[in-house]
Amino acid sequence: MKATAKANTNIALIKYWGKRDENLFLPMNSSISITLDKFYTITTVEFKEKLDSDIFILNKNIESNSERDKVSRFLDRIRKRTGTNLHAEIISENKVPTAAGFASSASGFAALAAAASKSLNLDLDKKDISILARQGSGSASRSIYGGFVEWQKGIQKDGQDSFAKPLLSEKDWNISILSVVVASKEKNVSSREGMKRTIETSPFYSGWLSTVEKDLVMVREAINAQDFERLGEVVEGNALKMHATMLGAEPPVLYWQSGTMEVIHYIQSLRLSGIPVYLTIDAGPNVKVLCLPTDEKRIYESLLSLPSVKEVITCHPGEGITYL
Ligand code: 2P0
Repeated sequence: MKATAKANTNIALIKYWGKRDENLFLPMNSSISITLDKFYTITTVEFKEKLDSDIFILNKNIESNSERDKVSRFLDRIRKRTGTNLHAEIISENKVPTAAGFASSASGFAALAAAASKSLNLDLDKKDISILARQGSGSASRSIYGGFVEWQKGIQKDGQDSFAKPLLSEKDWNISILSVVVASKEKNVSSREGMKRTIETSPFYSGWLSTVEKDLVMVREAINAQDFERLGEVVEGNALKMHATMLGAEPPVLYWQSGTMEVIHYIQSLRLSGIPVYLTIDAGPNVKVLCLPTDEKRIYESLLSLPSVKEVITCHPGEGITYL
């Protein structure tokens, strides 16, 4: 009745932005990501006879708020499936610096899905764990596998064909992902709220959907060919297009700060000088820079010299879920 799992976070290359079913976390489009090597969640789940409710301990703090409720709602799905009414103690260690703009929900729900299902001896394969993790947070479906991963949107209503698949192992292609933390003060709109508002109100959302299939094809081909420049061009364009789509929402969803713009212009100028370097941005002000490992050190140092850059964290492709 007890199991421990570790999952790394991931960064999307082709973004997931919008659900067709909010209850089952079914996305409007497929997405592609890289699982990273540095930021992870380790979670132990133990179902116990004597508990009246779930207990969620995150980084040694007992959570009694909405975080605990999210975890409980997720475990309810497993309880329903297995017919158990036992509650669980969930102990999580989160090594995802949320200040660096990485969502901890991806590694968090991937580790929780793996640990909870194992603790109840569900004996799920990775596809089924991906389907389960997806129902905690969409991006968690991708963290089940290492390296380059695609979450296929599926077409069924029940979500049984909406899960992640590995495209290329972390051992097969090493690229560098630099997370650039910029100064920021404003509180942001959550991804969940931002994507909902975008679908409901942005006139550009149909443009996003009509081009994302083409982006997916190009990124799959670039990963398959390990063609970094082709990858980077599509990835950067896809991220900027996602943000343009959000800007059309009412009220607009704007995650960028002035430092975001500084880094965007800087990366574009480096590229004009002949260095293959590209960027992507998630639902926040920080920028993730993609480059080749041979250029990693000089780009890292030059980014740190920009006035609005507070921190740069270097990552590489990492592994999928593991059991401890
Ligand atoms: C992604 N993001 O593909 C996109 C790009 C942020 C920008 O997935 O509502 O935390 O829990 O399914 O997975 C962040 O959204 O949202 C996200 P829910 P999630 O990585």
